[in-house]
Amino acid sequence: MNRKFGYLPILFLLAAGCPSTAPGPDSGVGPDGSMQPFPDGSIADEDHDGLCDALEVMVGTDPGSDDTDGDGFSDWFEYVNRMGPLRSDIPERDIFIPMVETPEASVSRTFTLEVRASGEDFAGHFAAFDAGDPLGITAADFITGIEADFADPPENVGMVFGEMGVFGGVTRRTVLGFELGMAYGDQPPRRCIRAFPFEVIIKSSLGRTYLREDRYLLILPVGETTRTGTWCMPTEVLCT
Ligand SMILES: [Ca+2]
Ligand SMILES: [Ca+2]
Repeated sequence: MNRKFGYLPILFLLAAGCPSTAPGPDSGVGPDGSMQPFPDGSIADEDHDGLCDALEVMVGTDPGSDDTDGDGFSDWFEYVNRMGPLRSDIPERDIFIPMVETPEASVSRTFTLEVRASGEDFAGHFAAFDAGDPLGITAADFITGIEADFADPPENVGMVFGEMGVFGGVTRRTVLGFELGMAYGDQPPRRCIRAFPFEVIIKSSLGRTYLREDRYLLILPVGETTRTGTWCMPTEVLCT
């Protein structure tokens, strides 16, 4: 999975059916359709969602609403993650793992897979991706590890290295369970919603990938949901 934000292809596709509103003199759109900074050097972002007004006009979202489709996920987040900022039925909610931003908060998820093996090892890994966070924080700052949790039947596994996330010497048809752990830790609360993309990967010692699943760690302020809370601003306002 490539999490390098693919703005240009998205912009091209959406712009082909838009814009419904013609760029005006104050829209930040130049005569050739390019995005232009405003005279004072700033970029207008009326709703403070991280997408500039001009880009919102181009893609069809509402420059006056940080959540055009009203699904609880900000226009910026849905746009950069290709989740349809004009469709409230996506993203699918089961890809999110919510966690409250308190020092004692922790969550876990189990990933299971069935393998047919003849003595190889199986190991769990994760990869964290750029989340546009102003402090450079990623899911890796919250993930505490992937442990080798259970095997069924257990006698098909030669050795379990739990905290290393490895089942060693697996034979025959076996169900393996890996547990992903996350904790908020001692980071200061920001009182705004953030989502950090990452991927869980299970590979064998023969190099074959058996499982690869995308998830987002969803950090929520105390007492808030995606419906009631405000999303954090990304590193910079996106306008191209
Ligand atoms: Ca905006
Ligand atoms: Ca939305």
